Parts: sequence; C-alpha cells; structure tokens
Amino acid sequence: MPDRVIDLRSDTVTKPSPAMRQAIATAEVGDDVLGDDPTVAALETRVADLLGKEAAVYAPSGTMTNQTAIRAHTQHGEEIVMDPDSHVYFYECAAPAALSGCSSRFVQDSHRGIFTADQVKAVLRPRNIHAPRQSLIVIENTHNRGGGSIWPVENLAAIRQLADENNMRRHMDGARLMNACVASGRKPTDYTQYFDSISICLSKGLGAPVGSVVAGSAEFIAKVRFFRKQFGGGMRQAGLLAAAGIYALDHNIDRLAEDHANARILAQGLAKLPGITLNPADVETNIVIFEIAPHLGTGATFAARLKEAGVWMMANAPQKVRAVTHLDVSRDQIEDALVRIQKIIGGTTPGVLA
Ligand code: TLP
Repeated sequence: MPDRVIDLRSDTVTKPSPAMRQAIATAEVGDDVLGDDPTVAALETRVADLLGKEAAVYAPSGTMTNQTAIRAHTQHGEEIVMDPDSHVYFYECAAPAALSGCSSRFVQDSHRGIFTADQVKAVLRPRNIHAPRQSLIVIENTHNRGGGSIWPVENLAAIRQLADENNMRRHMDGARLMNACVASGRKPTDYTQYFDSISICLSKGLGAPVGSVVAGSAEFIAKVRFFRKQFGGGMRQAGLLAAAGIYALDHNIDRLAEDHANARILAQGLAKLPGITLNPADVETNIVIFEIAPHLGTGATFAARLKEAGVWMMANAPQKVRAVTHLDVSRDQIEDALVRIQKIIGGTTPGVLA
C-alpha cells in the first residue's frame, strides 16, 4: 500500500486541526444537562441565528438530531413522507419506526433525492378511518445518496404550501446545508424559512470531530431537549466539543468551495476512464457517485482494489462507488488519486487530468 492514503470515504473522516484543538483545550465548560455549559449555549444561539429560528439544541450526531426532531414532531402510529433514499430512512436503522413508532411513505421517482409538491401530493392519503395520519415531511439538502444534490427553493416553497394545506410539519436533514449554501450562493434562511426544524452537522465538511445541532421554535426545541435526554444524548462538559463546532462555523464554511472544486476535478477525471460512468455536471457539491461496469467488479470489490492502492472510497450500491471531498484532501491528492485509479483500471485514455 502506498504510504499516503487518500481518504475519500466520507467528509466525516476529517481530524481537528491544531487551531481547532486549541479552541477545544481552552473552552469554558459547565454541566450541559443541567443547562449551564456556556460554550454549548453559545453554539446553540449561534446556530439558531444562522438558521433564522428561535432556538437550537446540540446533540452528539446527525442521526440523533434527526430522530429527536422526528420524535418531537410526531405521535406513535403516524406516518412520515420522505424519499426512500433519504438518510433518515436508508442509514438510520429504522429509527423512525423503532423510536417514534412511525411508518414511512415514500415519494416515487425523485430525481437524485429531489422531488416536487405534485410527487408529495401523489402519496398523500385520504383522511379516513383506514389511513395513518401523515404528520411530517422530511427533506434532505444536500442529498447524500443523490450525489450531493441541492434543492431548488421553488420546490421547497410549493411543498411547504402543500404541507400547510394538509396540516403537516416539515423537517430538513441539512447535514450538508452549508455545502448547499456555498455552492448555490444562497443564505441558509433562503432554505430554512420553509421548515419547522432543521438539523445541521458540524462533523462533516465543517470539520468538527463530533456534533450536530437542530433548530426550530423555542417550544419545539424544548421538546427535542427532552427527547435528547430520553435517547441518552445528554452530555455534561460538552463545551469541549461545542468549541470545535464554533471554530468550524467561524473558519470552515467558505472553504467548502475548495471541496466542491476538488469534487468536480475528480468527477471530470473519472468520467474519462473506461468502465466508469458519471455525469460531471451532476456534481454540485462535495459528493461524487459513479457507476462501474461489471468487468471492473462490484462496487465493493472495486472499492477494495482502490483501497489497496491507498485510495479509500465506499461502495454505495451494487455497481456504485461514492467519493466525498473534504478539508483533509488537497487538489494534489485528488490528482494523485486519479492517477492511481487509472493504473488500476489499466485504461489507456491519456490525460485524465487534462
Ligand atoms: N452520513 C454518513 C453515513 O451515515 C452514510 C456519510 O458518510 O455520509 N444526514 C445525512 C444527510 C448524512 O449524510 C449523515 C451521515 C447523517 C445525517 C448522520 O450523521 P451522523 O453520522 O452524525 O449520525
């Protein structure tokens, strides 16, 4: 294995920089379960303001912010409308069913995780004695399995109107909302105005080691805080972690543009290789998903071959592989990765970097 690993498995793999570690080391702390950690409180206020909501609560993970929000929005026996490829359904261990007692109703034929109000309307149930009450719509922006796709605000506005007409609430899994903002040039509130709650992750592209924050009305956040405790997510001197989150918001938002540029370079290079299929124009943010021809193996065996060459990616589907750019991979490493992948494929196509 080459000495230099290029780790493109996820933007969750970043390690805190020396300056972030310094912020962690000097953070003021208190007991956050008792409500007196000043650094956690400062982070929560900061995120509430950023997202244009009254209040926010810090939690250990994006899974927990999504699931405590779902628990606070719903009653057991209700149904949630979402895309079947959404993280909340695909990667969260059936938590809406296990923790909130809710079934899931899938929007059909979304385009890379993005759908319209009409597609939601098509799966709304009549209000009668047979149907579960549909109380919540979940939207993911950017959409992970959609390849980092960004929601058009027009769709969000129309879905909000439909939801209001049907007395349904809306939650955004905005784990990578800041990627959407940097890539689209929009403010967070351009997106968040259509939602009752929004979860953002600090430990993805923003580079903090741990933590997510969910924002909403003060009344809603009080409920989420209760469920965070019930789900075991109350943390004591969590200011150490929150300090990294504040550092991430101060320093690591604008630089997401570099990750997006690197993802585009990776996609353009990959698209030139025989046996690899992807449309570089689909790469809007920091996630690159590509299909491999059967002669190259499966997504899993191809990822294993890449790993031997020191290029770490993850199988995303039987014939698909995902690469995610982040603050610990440079342009130079992306170019190096392309050269290594070309060697594996044995392609004769010259100039993947041209
Ligand atoms: N996503 C991880 C894996 O779980 C797939 C990744 O490597 O991308 N929402 C979205 C859109 C996410 O992508 C993730 C993590 C989460 C929520 C959950 O965050 P954590 O891992 O903090 O629970």
